[in-house]
Amino acid sequence: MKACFMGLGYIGLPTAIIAAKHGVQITGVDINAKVVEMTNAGKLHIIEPGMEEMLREVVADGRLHASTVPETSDAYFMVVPTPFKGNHEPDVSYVEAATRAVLPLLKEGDLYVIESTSPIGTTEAMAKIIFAERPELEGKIYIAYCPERVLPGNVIYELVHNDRVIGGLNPESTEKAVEFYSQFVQGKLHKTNARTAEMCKLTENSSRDVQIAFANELSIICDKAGINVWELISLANKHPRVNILQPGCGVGGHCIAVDPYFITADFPIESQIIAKAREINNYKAFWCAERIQNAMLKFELENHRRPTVAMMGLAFKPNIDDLRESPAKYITTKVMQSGSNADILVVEPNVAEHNVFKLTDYREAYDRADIVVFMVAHDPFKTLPRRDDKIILDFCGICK
Ligand code: SAJ
Repeated sequence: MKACFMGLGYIGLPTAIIAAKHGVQITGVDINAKVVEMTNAGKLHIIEPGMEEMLREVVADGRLHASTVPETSDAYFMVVPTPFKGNHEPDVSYVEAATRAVLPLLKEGDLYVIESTSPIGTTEAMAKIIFAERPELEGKIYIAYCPERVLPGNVIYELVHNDRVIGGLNPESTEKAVEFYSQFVQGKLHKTNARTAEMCKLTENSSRDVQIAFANELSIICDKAGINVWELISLANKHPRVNILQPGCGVGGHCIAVDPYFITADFPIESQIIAKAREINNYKAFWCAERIQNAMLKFELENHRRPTVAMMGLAFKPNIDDLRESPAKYITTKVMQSGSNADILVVEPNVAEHNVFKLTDYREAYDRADIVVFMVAHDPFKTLPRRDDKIILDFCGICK
């Protein structure tokens, strides 16, 4: 069977590769010509362990080729970004553009699936667009929603082994989508309707955001109460039915920090906890920046010289090189802009260089700094020796 993947990003490309490996003839479509060129050359434009040799294999076998335009297929997958606009309104314009691009190619019996994280009702809205242009297809094609839940860095394993939720606009569409995914998914395929599947994805990530907000609120309370929050959470989690997550310097990435707005935008009255959790997690980054600025001022008053400060970690979570929507990046920028006349050493061991920040090796920064700020719990930081002659601000539990 032939499948057309619209969007060759962190999810679209790995999914297309895995499907190709399992015998599906794939056309991978991206508006970025460079991505198309690299993909056809067997070069991965994203970082994902073990994925590049799989890409080379399916390109060499002719089972996957990339293009900037869609080609006639039997199944079409929308795996494009769904960011939010300035006022936290979801932006489904990429999904709509991808849908309009494949619309002329759709024929009776085809399958159309949205994988992109989307506000409730998006699948129905895209169906309306399809049938407005192609009324003869009404009731003749299969339309479903199937979100992904893979963890970047572990995509190959999770794409095959995670359970998936598949929601069709009608039962036969659900069945048709289940038939496609069962070619390469070993996890269970759970059937539902499109709106429930759309909300399931938003629920998964919003629940995590709320859990993290609870941990971050605890960390702010404990700081004032003179309690070690890492010890507190570890003790509370000894309870057989308590599982409190870890405080951080805020919540980053373009999933957990974004998806809850897809609910609050549509249900602003009803989604109280979800909205407040977003506020708390955003506030945590601001709170961290304030603590750093206070420590710098205190140092200068006590030592009559400006401090050297090591900002340890820029990525949005431990042991990755992804800086998108990173609270650590926000905090570093805020501290640098605070007009402080301190020496700020910026550290990110997973990135060789950065177009804005001059990066310093983490060992050198640790040695030179008067104030060391741990923002992201990268493994290399755990090897640094304890130094009681330094002021340590630990926002990610490295020193717990
Ligand atoms: N974080 C904390 N404390 C924690 C856990 C995470 O502060 O205890 C922070 C991280 O530092 C990071 C942010 O939250 O800044 C998000 O981290 P994450 O571990 O949730 O990772 P993501 O965003 O890469 O992946 C999430 C996953 N969703 C869930 O765990 C419910 C993943 O399964 C999804 O596929 C992904 O979002 C997505 O693409 O939606």
